Amino acid sequence: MVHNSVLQCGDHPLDLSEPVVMGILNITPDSFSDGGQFYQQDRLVYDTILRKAEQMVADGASILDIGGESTRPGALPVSIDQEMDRVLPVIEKVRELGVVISLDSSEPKVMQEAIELGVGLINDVRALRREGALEIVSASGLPVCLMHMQGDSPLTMQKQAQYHSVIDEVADFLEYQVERCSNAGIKQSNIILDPGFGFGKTLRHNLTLLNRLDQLVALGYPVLSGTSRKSMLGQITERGTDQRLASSLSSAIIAAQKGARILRVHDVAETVDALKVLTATCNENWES
Ligand code: YH5
Repeated sequence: MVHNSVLQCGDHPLDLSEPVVMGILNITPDSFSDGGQFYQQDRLVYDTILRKAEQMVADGASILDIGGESTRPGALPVSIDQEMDRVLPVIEKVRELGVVISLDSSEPKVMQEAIELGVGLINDVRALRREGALEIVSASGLPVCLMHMQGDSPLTMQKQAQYHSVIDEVADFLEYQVERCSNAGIKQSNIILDPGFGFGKTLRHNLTLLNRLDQLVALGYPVLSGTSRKSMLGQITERGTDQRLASSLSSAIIAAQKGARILRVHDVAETVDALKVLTATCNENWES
């Protein structure tokens, strides 16, 4: 079963015949990547966010991933109202930019509101395991990204990073979640899979998943890979989060070479350029 290369994300078709870039738009005060620059005196600075979103689109992002829950290891949960206050106004504004808007959330109420505002994709690090999420996504007809996380909370996931075979367990988990989705009426052509780099995994687990990503690709669904600036890269290079561009690009290209079709990244322009080199190389037989 090979996936169709075009996903219909609400109003927007998303062509996955070549790898595309998903830009990360974090709307959390502790957002590691921006040092909290989106916040000033506890108040969201929407202009800054909107400018960042516009820049990502200009730099070639096909998708913007908007999230208001911090899912860093050990992060504390946010309330539903807080999450809504963070993401909904941003979704309303960036909708006009003409790219696919992805909602990074596990919360059914947030999903429902975001769907009404016109998001094109649901990205759930908990793979629709929260009560009601499956039904809402099914009714929306939108594509969904199912991610693997051991356990169900960033607060506890690193405490139980144990696997017999990490690749087999991740694949089994994702296939089980696909089955749940199918039973709830979600079309298989609307499913994206993600091994969940850094979510309840040691460095060795993450590297095995990256090295064997083709095994997940072989399941027949588009694969999303998110390694950008993650601590696995810091562990390899011994560099802090603001010094992980080169390692982030390397890991994105490795993932794309193994068949990942969506690269979730902070550094859009650089990743788009790196992918251009890969796709130009792979297309040598198509045209001169
Ligand atoms: C993902 O992999 N990740 S949020 C810690 C970091 C850097 C980045 C300290 N949402 C994923 O990006 N959704 C997140 O360094 C995601 N796949 C999908 N589908 C965590 C994150 C990060 C955490």
